[in-house]
Amino acid sequence: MTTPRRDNSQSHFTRARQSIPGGVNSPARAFGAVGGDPLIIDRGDGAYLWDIDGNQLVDYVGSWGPHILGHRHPEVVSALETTLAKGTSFGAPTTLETELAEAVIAAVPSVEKVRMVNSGTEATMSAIRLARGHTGRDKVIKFAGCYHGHVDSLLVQAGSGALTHGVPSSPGVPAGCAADTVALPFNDAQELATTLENIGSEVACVILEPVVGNMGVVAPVDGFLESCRQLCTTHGCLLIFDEVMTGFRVAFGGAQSLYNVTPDMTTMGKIVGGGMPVGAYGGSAEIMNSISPDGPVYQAGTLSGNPLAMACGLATLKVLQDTNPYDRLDEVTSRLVDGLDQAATDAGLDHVVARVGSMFTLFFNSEPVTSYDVSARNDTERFAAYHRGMLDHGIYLPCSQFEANFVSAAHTDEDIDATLTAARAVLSDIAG
Ligand code: KE4
Repeated sequence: MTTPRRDNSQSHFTRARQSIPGGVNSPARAFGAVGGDPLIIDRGDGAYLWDIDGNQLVDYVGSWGPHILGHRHPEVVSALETTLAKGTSFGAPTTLETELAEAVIAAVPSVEKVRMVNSGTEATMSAIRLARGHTGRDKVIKFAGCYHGHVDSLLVQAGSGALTHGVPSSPGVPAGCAADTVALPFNDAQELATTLENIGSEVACVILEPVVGNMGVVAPVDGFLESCRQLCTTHGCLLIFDEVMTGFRVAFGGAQSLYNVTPDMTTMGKIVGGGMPVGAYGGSAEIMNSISPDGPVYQAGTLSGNPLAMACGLATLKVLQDTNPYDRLDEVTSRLVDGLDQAATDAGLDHVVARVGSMFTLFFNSEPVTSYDVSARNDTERFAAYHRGMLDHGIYLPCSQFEANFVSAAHTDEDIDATLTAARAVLSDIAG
């Protein structure tokens, strides 16, 4: 297999490094964990990306989740063009933000009111501030390996890029800030129960990814989400589902609808913006009315709810509702994951696969990944070889073992076949 031409990407990345830290605007895109340089992408369409050397790639990153419809869905592009003709942002209320809020509320029954922000990080940061302000308590419980954006108080044993680049608890977060954050093992309801027995009266909220994407995909074990719900109710702390990744991904109503567990607050991002910068946090009117200007808890944002981003999110949710791609996404992703599992087995490689809906991970690990401690034992060198090999075959995977892969409604059966053909060759090759 010859390595595709990447001269333009490499020379541009050298240039980027002169002006942007690490040459990237997010460390998750850095190829440090897999070797080589990130490809510089020229354009995307449907299930495909093209880099600036003209290489076409089957895309399983989808901008880290937003592109469940694939790139440049015609109805999304049309909504953007129509809205752009009237301007981009006014810093004043528009009808589009009300329409997107109403669409979110209709899709997520636990949400009676929702505030738009500009990223998932802003959503989780605002949600824990609201939980603290609403309860009058300071402590936050999170789970090791979950990633909720780069919020100071949540960059404690965090997943995603923090785990990939080996700094799960970042310098720069004051000890005083992290002191109010308790990180527990994911999927361990007993540990949560014991902790809440001891400090429950000080805990404002428990925040988790109901299906973790940021350790690689880790599903909740039976009863774990229900236990989180019950324990939060017992101890008077708010249960926050961080559905930035799972929202509109694993089901139109998110993981809370899939597992039938109702959080007190939900944070969203990615798909809710359809590829434009949008985050959102919502919950009962009683909780959300504590947010300024109705309540005392302050949160604001210049571009929050801007019409261009709202139009993109609204069009995305409308297409999802009209086309309901979830059954096909389930089938296609299941076929892909089963094929990857078989290919890794045939190659004699220690591995496990994990899938929830159209998000999945092929772990190079000898045991099912149920928590951070297990995920930390992934064979990241073997993953790096797999990533490089798949890239040489034109398959674009997340550049970390601690991430989720995403299938979109635009992926065809032929794309899945091509991916499995590549995987069989690459996995056989790295097995040596
Ligand atoms: P953003 O601030 O990156 O929009 O969202 C933060 C966030 C919050 N919650 C969850 C569950 C998330 O997955 C994320 C962001 N996800 C990562 C990828 N795993 C974004 C990629 C990146 O950091 O560049």
